[in-house]
Amino acid sequence: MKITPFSGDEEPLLGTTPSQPKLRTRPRDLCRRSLVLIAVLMMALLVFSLAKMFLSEALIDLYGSLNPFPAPLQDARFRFTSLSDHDSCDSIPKTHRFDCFPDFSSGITKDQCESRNCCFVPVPGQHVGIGVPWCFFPPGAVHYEAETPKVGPQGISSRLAIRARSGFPDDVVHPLFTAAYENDGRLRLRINDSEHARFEVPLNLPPPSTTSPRLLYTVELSRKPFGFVVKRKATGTVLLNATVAPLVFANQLLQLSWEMPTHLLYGLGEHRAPLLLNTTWSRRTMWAGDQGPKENTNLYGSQPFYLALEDDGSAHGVFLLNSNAMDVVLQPAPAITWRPIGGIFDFYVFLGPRPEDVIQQFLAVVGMPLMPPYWGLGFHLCRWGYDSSNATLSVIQAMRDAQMPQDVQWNDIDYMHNREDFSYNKKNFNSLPDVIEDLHNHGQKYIVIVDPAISSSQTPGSYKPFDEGAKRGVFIRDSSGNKILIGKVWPGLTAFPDFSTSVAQEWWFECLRDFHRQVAFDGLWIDMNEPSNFVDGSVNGCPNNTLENPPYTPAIQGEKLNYKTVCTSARHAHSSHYNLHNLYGLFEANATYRALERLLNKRPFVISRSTFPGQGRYSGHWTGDNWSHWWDLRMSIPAILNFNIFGIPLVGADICGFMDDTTEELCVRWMQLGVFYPFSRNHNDIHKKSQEPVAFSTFSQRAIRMALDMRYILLPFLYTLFNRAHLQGTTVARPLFFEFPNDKMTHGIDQQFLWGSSLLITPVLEQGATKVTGYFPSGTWYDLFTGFALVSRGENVSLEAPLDKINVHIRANSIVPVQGTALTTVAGRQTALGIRVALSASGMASGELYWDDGDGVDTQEKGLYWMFSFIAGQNTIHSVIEHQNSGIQIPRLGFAIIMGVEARPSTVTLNGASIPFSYSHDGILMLPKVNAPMSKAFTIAWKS
Ligand code: MIG
Repeated sequence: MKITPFSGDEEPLLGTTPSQPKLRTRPRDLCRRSLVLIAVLMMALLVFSLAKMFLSEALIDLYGSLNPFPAPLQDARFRFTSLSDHDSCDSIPKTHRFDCFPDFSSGITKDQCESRNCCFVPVPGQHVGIGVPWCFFPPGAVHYEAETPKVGPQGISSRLAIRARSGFPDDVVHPLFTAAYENDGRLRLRINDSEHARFEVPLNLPPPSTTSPRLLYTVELSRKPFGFVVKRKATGTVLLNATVAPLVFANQLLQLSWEMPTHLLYGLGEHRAPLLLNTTWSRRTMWAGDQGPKENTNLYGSQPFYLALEDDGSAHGVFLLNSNAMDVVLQPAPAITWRPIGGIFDFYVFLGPRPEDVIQQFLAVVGMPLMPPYWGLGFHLCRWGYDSSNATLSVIQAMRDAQMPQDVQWNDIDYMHNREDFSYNKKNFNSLPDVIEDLHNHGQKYIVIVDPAISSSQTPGSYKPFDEGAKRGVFIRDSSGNKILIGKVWPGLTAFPDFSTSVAQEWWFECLRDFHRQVAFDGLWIDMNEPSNFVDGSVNGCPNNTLENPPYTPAIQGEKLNYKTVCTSARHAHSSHYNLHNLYGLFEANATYRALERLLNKRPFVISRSTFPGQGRYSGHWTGDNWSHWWDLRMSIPAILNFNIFGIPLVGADICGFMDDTTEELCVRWMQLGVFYPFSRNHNDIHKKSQEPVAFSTFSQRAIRMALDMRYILLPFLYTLFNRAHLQGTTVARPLFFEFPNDKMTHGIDQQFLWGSSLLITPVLEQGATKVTGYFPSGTWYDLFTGFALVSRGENVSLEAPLDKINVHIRANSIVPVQGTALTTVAGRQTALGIRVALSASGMASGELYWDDGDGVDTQEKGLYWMFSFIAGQNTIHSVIEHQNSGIQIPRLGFAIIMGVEARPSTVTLNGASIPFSYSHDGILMLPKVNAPMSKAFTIAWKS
């Protein structure tokens, strides 16, 4: 079996070829260092011999920190014991048993287990597959030994030599381990093959910056057995103890386990689960699949990244840069096992220490999220089953008539002619161009769905996308490389573009350009890009080879890699589908984003179903085919928070649910939550009951309109949060523990969430409820509707939540920029700006506003924007113009609402001149007539 490495000869896929960490040590340095090293080592040796009197024969050499007492040595579990010593097998606590026979789903025998020199201890009643393994590594098992460690200021490297076979075919004989100190907060740990090229993820990665002496971490190497330990320097906390089980590095099975300092783990997607992961034997399988969100299975995307919260509230993160199928197992040690079936181990460790720092460090590697166009933050309406352009128009019209805010109308595959991409049905959708023109005349936008699979069975000469694609060789080929692989999707027989080449990207651009001449879409919805296939593999099945049937198949839906997708031995330009499958959505999003930017010369808006780290640069994501059920409403929150953790903040679930009929109450509650999804779209399955805002009673419509108004009022704030995300890689929708890592109560909260650091959303998630209990971290929180202050000492609070109310609170100390209500963002952007100021107990607050033309390309990068800070303190609020561009129009400041003002002022002034105000004894100061140009710094002051 050969895994073709990415050659790097083609046009860079997502930038340039992967950077390899180079560990350069200047010779002089080396000389001096080795002297010091020898001295220290001799001392260490002395201490070691002493230590050996107490400990058994573990032999762990230390490099990097040269700490003679690494954690592993102090722990009796790591004593070397011989295999025949069964007590030693029994002595390993169940929590610390690491699976030596993952390739056996059932019926493992003692003989089989011992053929791998592993401990066989059955656990009766134990569910097979996930749980305490029956066959696990004995203490001190040696698979690899670090042969030739080299230590330098930029890291550690060592060739490893195999000492025992893993039991899997084709063990790598001489792996190469490197720990590269890329910068203070970023460590890269790689285990590659030193002798043969292996597949590596073709992502454009940043080079290491020059190392500084302020590294937040230390790395220690254990030579025999090979392993390593990463610690946080400031606290000594062991973040990764990878000496707990031997490395397995066979061609199609890599396994590495490490112990972690905490059960507080987040991330590892795409999965449906509570935000806080379960470390009591749970498994996360990563393999992009067309699978609506449900528990305990792989879903549409692959996100091998976790964030962990340590005891003292510090956070760190780990990203495994590997696109192969994998299982990730969590067990109560707590420990993690990574088990990809190809590629290499290429881990990035991010040291935080704040949760937000971890995300920023992660996104500095994989890429910062895109800046969405302003209209993309408006409300989107969609369904499968608008079966004509007239039906589409009538819902747009009904929304307008009902004064319901809506920025974007979508069409699903209904609009296509025979479900073929780049075509539209000239019968039912004959008036589509007019409908789009009408939308544009109303300041609204239009988005269509495009599937990757291209109809391959049209009469030659009659369907250009396929003819041209075939001519230019853009389609995935079968394993022989001779024929285009044919599968079946909506239009019937289809070919699948390989979006990774520049030729295919150009072809995709031309298809979209030609189509845009007929259907003037403003953004694109890329569905089915796992890629999904209605037949397994291809219409001709798949060959029987090790890429289709590897020695170990992760626990994927359908139990085989080619289930509902293309054959894994099919060929892309750069490698096999086996290696590239999980990148399909990323490549398509990249091609689509670039095509849109070229075509429209505007900021692209793309929403993708399949994702991989780095996707945030090119697209947002929706969470796929959920159900119109209360459970799905609830579980949408951890999903949205997870994608913010993964660097794809532009994310939403189908509001009111996709499958099944919604109910009026559920849909009202879902709209109330959904207006706080960063990407807010109501979408419905074909043949299901209508669920547009206008489909319900007057009462419900009023409640929905109030929710939508709230979103539109808050858009300047949301836009500013996206700007921060784009610049620095911060989250938009944010878990509470990100802001309050030391408040244990927040660690598991996923029924509430924040926008940035300032807005707390507490939705109703239960049928029939008219109250909702939310947790309020210590401090003051102001009701966004009433301005009333809620002072919490860190407690659960029961809030009134009648059907027409969603509870949203502004955190004291923040200033939130807002605008007026409007039916579209085009209209909304013309209304006066306002600020909502939430004073702290000491009368302070701050906030910011980012403003540009709303859809220009790279406005931030080109300086075509305004940036303001707002600062409140000592009865004044003033603006600071951080960046200006007088070419960019910006509305005036029209009003301010200040909460937490202790006494009625006698006068309020704007830049020294009195202005009207009203004050209520709840501490709310309203300034309805401010009228100040934003282009001049302003000061608002009040005197009692
Ligand atoms: O096989 O285009 O997740 O949102 O409505 C189903 C029809 C294909 C799946 C998407 C869903 C969309 C549907 N699509």
